[in-house]
Amino acid sequence: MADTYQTILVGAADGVLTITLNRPDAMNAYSAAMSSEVQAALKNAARDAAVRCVVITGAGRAFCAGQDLAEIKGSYTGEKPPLDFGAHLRKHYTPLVKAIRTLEKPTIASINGVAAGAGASFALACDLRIAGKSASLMMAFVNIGLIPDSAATLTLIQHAGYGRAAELCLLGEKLPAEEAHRWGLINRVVEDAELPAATAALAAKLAALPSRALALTKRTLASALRNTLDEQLEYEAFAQATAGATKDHVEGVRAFLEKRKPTFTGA
Ligand code: T3D
Repeated sequence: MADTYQTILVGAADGVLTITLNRPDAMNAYSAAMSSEVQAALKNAARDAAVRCVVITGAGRAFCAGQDLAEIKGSYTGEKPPLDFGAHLRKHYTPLVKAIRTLEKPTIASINGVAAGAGASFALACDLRIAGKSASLMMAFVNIGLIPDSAATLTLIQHAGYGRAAELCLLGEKLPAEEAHRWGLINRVVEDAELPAATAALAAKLAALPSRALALTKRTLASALRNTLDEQLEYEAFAQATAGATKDHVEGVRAFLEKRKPTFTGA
């Protein structure tokens, strides 16, 4: 599959898989083909033990401009029936967001430019966001009479709180990266020219950490969103028992006691 992608570039090195949305002339707008290809790339990443961190970024000056509006033009000119939005979301968007959120490996959105509509939602679904100074987030949905989707109504509130989520979603204005950082929506902002290197350093760090502990941490953070205190304490006890039984845990403690750097293998 890796050789047959038309809308994305996929590269892997040193445990880091990078998916580059690659339709720069259309601001990497999200087409049906891109949806299938990103889903396939994430499925491969999930299966491949050599992949320990996934980066999603965009080619050119945008991260992703959301739904490719040109692709669905026919539904607005009368050439095609009106779009079945529910079915369209369930087929092309929901699986992608679920794949990002449930991937048992850390995901980084490296936001190289504007992330609009579902493009912003995808970035918000990743575990971490690093952005160039000129990047921005834009809940563009309202500008075309739609509601925010691809879980942005949830992730925005989780990352920034209701008031800020409402401001972004109701006004549909661009939020510059540095402001988004202050709001808690972006973890790190760097100079544009430094974004590739800063992303690579962050991804390399994650790829070198104990991957089972990272996977269990993701699951445990996710469970906290739905659990009561008692349930979450119990979940943590269960997850810690699993982490504590890994070779990487033993290596981490031994390395500490022996005053050396640990070498984690994912076992
Ligand atoms: O079931 C469903 O489908 C519902 C799901 C919805 C999910 C969504 O994502 S809805 C939201 C869709 N996205 C938008 O509404 C954003 C539309 N784009 C913009 O607002 C602006 O283009 C940007 C803020 C992203 C960037 O502005 P700017 O001034 O930097 O660039 P530009 O000149 O507007 O765009 C550059 C090119 O990209 C241009 O093409 P051209 O004229 O050079 O040939 C423009 O048409 C194209 N482009 C930008 N966004 C899209 C797009 N082409 C197709 N679809 C786009 N979303």
